[in-house]
Amino acid sequence: MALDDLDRIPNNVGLAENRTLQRALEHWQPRFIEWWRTLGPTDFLDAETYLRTAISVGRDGWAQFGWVRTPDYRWGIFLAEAEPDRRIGFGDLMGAPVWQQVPGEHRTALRRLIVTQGDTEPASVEQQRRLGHSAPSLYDLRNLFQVNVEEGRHLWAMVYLLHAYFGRDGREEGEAMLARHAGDADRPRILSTFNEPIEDWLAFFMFAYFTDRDGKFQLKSLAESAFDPLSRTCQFMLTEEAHHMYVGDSGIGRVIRRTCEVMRELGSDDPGRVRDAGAVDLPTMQRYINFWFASSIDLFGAEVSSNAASYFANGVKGRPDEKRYQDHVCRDGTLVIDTPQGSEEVALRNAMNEVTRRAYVHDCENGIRRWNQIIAKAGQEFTLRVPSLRFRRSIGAWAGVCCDPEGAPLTDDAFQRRRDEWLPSDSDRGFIRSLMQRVTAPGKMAAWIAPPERGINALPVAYEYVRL
Ligand code: BYC
Repeated sequence: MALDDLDRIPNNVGLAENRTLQRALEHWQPRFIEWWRTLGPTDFLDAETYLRTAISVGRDGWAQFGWVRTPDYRWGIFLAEAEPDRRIGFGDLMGAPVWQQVPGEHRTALRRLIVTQGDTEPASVEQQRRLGHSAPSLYDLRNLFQVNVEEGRHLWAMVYLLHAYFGRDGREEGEAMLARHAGDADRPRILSTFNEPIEDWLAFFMFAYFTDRDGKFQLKSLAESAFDPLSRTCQFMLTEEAHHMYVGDSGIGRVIRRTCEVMRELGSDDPGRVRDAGAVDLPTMQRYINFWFASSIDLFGAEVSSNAASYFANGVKGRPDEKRYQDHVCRDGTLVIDTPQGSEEVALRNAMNEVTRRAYVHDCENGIRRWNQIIAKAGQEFTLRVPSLRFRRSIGAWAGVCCDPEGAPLTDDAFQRRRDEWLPSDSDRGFIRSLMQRVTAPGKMAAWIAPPERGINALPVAYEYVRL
């Protein structure tokens, strides 16, 4: 498909031939830029950054790298190539042709999913908007801005779908995306995690590892959708999402590597001494993992969900990597779920959120394994782990039930007494913030984090990735 790269809005959706849609998006564009200038990385709008910009959807060369001030980034609309004769891959309509328009009976469900997905994207930019002031290196600062502009593009992707397929309602939803704000008491973002503050880089790396990974699984589920424009949009978003998770995974790995070096130099794993030496002690890492993992698993919704069942039955939202399953209809299957009242066997379609959550947890554990290898190789004895799915839940069967990280229920009082062993305390966060001093010399790293193994796009780590 031709790329209209000379348009004001780069796209492969034939915007030039659809004047109404083009006008609607050109009307929304200045509002988006205004939002970026007000609630994006506002203190760095003049910094020139070495950024990747999506320019096509081919396997090779889908992006180009160059120097950009973030407000001038070219946010485009790209859908993965259409699959000829694509058929619905699951649910009651399995085998029927996919939809190029929104069927009236699924309009509300599709709009709700697209709005929920879209809402997370600007939310994350808002959450991260002050981190530039404490970046541990120019390399990391560049990665932060890369993630930010791509989340902005993902918002564009969802707003395109709303404008192109949902008429006036869709345009109103597009405006509302810029009116809700992360952490705003009156108009918060839709999903819980996207209202949590991200005030330090350890939280940013955790978010990029655990929360962006929810993005991966939700996008994979939406990529299965019978609504083909949504499917193709999400497929392309996944290409960019991979880098965001890499930022989280490698970021946490580098913090751990530095901590292990400091412990070796000290000949001690005493958390107080590690902190005095300017590194992040491993028990604090574990508390951050507990917090961000628990918050992110809430994003999959309740274990038993009639919404999820009807999305699946109707072909609106599938399971991640649907092809890997044998039974795509799931009319008879069941899943045993864990509840405070004991194990419960529920109809598989009603348990689709749990199916996706379990696939996600499995994926999260790969990173934990890699980080534990860094610790073991350094000769240290400490094992990071993800907490039980019962720990600190706000959504689903375990919402509001106090449990320790192993999943043992306890009273509210007992939980409060031990809370600071399991979750970052004010004093942990204060300590982490005290480490967050900005480093701006090319190639130099803050003392709490090891350098990355390689730079961006085959450039050296010491490259000046951001001209401040
Ligand atoms: N916080 O039947 P239930 C990403 C609501 S991340 C607050 O269990 P359902 C990214 C739910 O909305 C991926 N509310 O839920 C990452 C519903 O509300 P209403 C984002 C929650 O519908 C990093 C009610 O509880 N994409 O891309 O089966 C950076 C009953 O829910 C929460 C998506 O989420 C929560 N944690 O499934 C940037 C995909 N959980 O309508 C970007 C689209 C549930 O009754 N969303 N609720 O008032 C969905 O597929 C579904 O809406 C959910 C929930 C998976 C979120």
